[in-house]
Amino acid sequence: QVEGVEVDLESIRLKNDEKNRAAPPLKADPVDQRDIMQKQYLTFKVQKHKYPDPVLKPGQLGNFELKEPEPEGVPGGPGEGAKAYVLGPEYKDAIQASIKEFGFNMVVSDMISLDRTISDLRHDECKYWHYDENLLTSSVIIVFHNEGWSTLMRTVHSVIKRTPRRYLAEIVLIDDFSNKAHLKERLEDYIKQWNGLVKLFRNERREGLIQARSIGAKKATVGQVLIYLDAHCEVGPNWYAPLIAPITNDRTVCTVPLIDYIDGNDYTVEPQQGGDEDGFARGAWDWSMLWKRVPLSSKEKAKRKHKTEAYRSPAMAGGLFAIERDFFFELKLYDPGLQIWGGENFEISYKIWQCGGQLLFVPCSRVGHIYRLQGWQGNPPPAHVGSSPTLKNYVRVVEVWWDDYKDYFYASRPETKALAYGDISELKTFREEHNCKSFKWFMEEIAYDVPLHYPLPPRNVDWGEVRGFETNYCIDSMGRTNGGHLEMGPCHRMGGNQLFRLNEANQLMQYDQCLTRRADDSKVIIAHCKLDEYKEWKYFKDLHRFTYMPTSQCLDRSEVLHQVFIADCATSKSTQKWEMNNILAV
Ligand code: UD2
Ligand code: MN
Repeated sequence: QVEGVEVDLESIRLKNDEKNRAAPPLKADPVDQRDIMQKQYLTFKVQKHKYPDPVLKPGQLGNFELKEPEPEGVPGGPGEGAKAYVLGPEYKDAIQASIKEFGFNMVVSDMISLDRTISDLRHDECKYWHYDENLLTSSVIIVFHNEGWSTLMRTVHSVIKRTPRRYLAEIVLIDDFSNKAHLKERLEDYIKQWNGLVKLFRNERREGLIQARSIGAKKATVGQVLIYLDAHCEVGPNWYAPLIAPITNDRTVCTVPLIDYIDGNDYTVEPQQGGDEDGFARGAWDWSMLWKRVPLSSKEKAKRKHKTEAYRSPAMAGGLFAIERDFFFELKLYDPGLQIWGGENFEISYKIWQCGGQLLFVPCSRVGHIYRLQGWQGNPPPAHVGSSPTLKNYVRVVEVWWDDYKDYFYASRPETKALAYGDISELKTFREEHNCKSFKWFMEEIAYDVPLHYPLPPRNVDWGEVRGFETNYCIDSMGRTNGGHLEMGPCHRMGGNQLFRLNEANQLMQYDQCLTRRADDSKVIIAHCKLDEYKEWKYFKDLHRFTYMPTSQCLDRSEVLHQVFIADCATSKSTQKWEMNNILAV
């Protein structure tokens, strides 16, 4: 157990208020102020604190480094120093059951001290940075839903143990409607040992991690900075100062620690894969919006004097970051329309960059995160949320922030075009009012390396129904995929199986399927295709013709049997005349 520390929360709060009030008043009259606000993105509230920059003094241990090794939880005990802890076969069933329930091996975790030491994975250089001691204070916010006890509490213990007390204003736990017994009275009793430093709030319904984090921001009123952690983390040696120093200097900077990989079976801690030779990566995405890490680019490397300096990242993974409280509120927290899980990491990243802030990854601040193991049964979304909340979240994010680039998302996930994603007008207004920059600017200035790793998928050049010219018959997949053949059907103007698109790469597509033919059969079929497959079609609008380029033949149809096939081109044949028409009934 960690020794309780007496703390006067009221005086910290008063001090914060004092600091906030000490901000230089704007000189202009109210009308001019509004003008300034509109011209300067979010800079209307920016006051660069005049704190000295961190300095690297090789050979001279940093002022925030421990002079002696930190105390062990249980000297020589299980998992100390992040050594692998493995149990015998008699525990197999219990372990399997815990993985199914929590995603981690809770049997082993429960045996490891909540105050264990972990290995110091930092680059040696990190130990020689000196930081100004007037760092901002922080509220650490942890949202959780049905998490295991010891992994949750080890997160809390590690924060208390490894954060200098004068900067740790509070730890705010947001229980997102858990129903496990150990998260009820037991939790309430346990946190009493910290005399109010650790607070617990409970959601009255399942909000999902995204809205739970926004709720956490409102509940956390003591610290100047909000630090978010997942409920299964362990912060590393001297994680605080490097993470907070950049925010202390510029309050529109949001920082992310280097996230290490804690093995959910044996609780070893390793650097994550996928970075450069130093293990450094930038946060990125593919065009279907899956989270990716790409090695730190040489352009970013060139910006730094020392290799352990913070560097810019286009996006964050989502769970672990620090942001100045007022700045987060100015950004309007997360989009209130994002539900449960996913996409919020991109929303906040784009909002920060496009609206005048910065997102930095901080190599000297390291925090371990336990990744869920295979076999976890997961947390199904609650009944009051409709289907596919994550996909809807993605659509909201691209609709608000991606401008024309959203076509690349829809080209990758055409099935999301039909999702009802709700009202986004308030977000669009926010974007306008804050003069947030375009996604094109963002791609060119900040995320320039993302397309090098994840090439832009071809955009659509035409889409709609493919109608036999001057007929009421349209090409119809009849829902067939993966090699099924096409037919003609009465045009229904409802899209669906009659909705096709032709892209810049000459693919004629429906969902993730391309039109093509087999070598031995002239029938047109529909087959799954990758970015570089079946680039075979040209549409000549004026000639009303679809040319099948591999054989220089034409798309054709039979009047009676409603077949669709490829035949030698003949201008006289009316069955080879088509129009692609996107005036649909919906
Ligand atoms: C990653 C992020 C996570 C979040 C997510 C996308 C990291 C290391 N993790 O997935 O923070 O951004 O991507 O949305 O970057 N929780 C709730 N209510 C829920 C579901 C989850 O409170 O309905 C809690 C959960 O207990 C945990 C946190 O939210 O503390 C994140 O969930 P996760 O750990 O399942 O997400 P993860 O790490 O797979
Ligand atoms: Mn997590």
